[in-house]
Amino acid sequence: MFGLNAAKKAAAVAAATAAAATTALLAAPTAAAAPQPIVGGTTTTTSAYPFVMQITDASQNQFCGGTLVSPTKVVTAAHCMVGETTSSVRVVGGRTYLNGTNGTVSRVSKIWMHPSYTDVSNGDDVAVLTLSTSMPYTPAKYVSSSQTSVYAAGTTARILGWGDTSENGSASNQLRTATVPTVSDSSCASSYGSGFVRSDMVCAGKTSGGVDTCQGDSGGPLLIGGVLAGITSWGEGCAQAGYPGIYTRLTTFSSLVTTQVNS
Ligand code: 4AZ
Repeated sequence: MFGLNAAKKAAAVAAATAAAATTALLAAPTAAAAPQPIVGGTTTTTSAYPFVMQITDASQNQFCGGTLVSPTKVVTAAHCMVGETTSSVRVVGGRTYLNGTNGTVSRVSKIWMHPSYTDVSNGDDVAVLTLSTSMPYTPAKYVSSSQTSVYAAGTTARILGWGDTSENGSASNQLRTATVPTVSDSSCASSYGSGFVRSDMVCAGKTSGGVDTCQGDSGGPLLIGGVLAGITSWGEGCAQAGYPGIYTRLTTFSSLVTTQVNS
């Protein structure tokens, strides 16, 4: 629909120029709200958010995010795993910078994608990776299926990732974070029409835009009250007024995720 699968591949290439992009942003702080990564966020570290994982190719070029939910299980987006195999991906923990070489790199022994996943606009955008090597980092808790009230409109949610710092921009070398309010399902349906599947998706973003996830943030966490409640999935561009970001509604998939975590 919005070319997202192509976008995640582009993110890996964009990583190479991340340092240059950071310099450019610092040089352009103006009244017109200089774009800041994620879009509209601040830098942070994997020490502050130890469960935030880079999903990379075999050369450790990041193309998506993920969330550690047990020492050997990572929740990410199904759309991040399209065309991938257990030998093509790695999970990197404890690495704040895309150009770092520190942290823990694990191979993946199993990729579980939601069996009904077809396209982000049809929902079911959830995957669970099983790691070959345990991550020595504190996992995140994730919502249970009964906790549907966490998404009440206007609730503050936190987004994290190494994705583009502006629409059609380039990736952030350093992990970024921002907060965005959840948006009501009726409002999100007004923006996205039938592309917004209420059972499977939740929207978050300011009405005026300016703060959002973007290409390369996909698969990463949406935290509510510090608990994993969503997975960065898709949206119309990045940080546009009237088009909030769309996240996988994790309560719908909690039980399926738990089955995978315990498998
Ligand atoms: C992407 O392509 C993507 N603004 C992620 C998040 C959003 C848009 C695109 C939401 O990975």
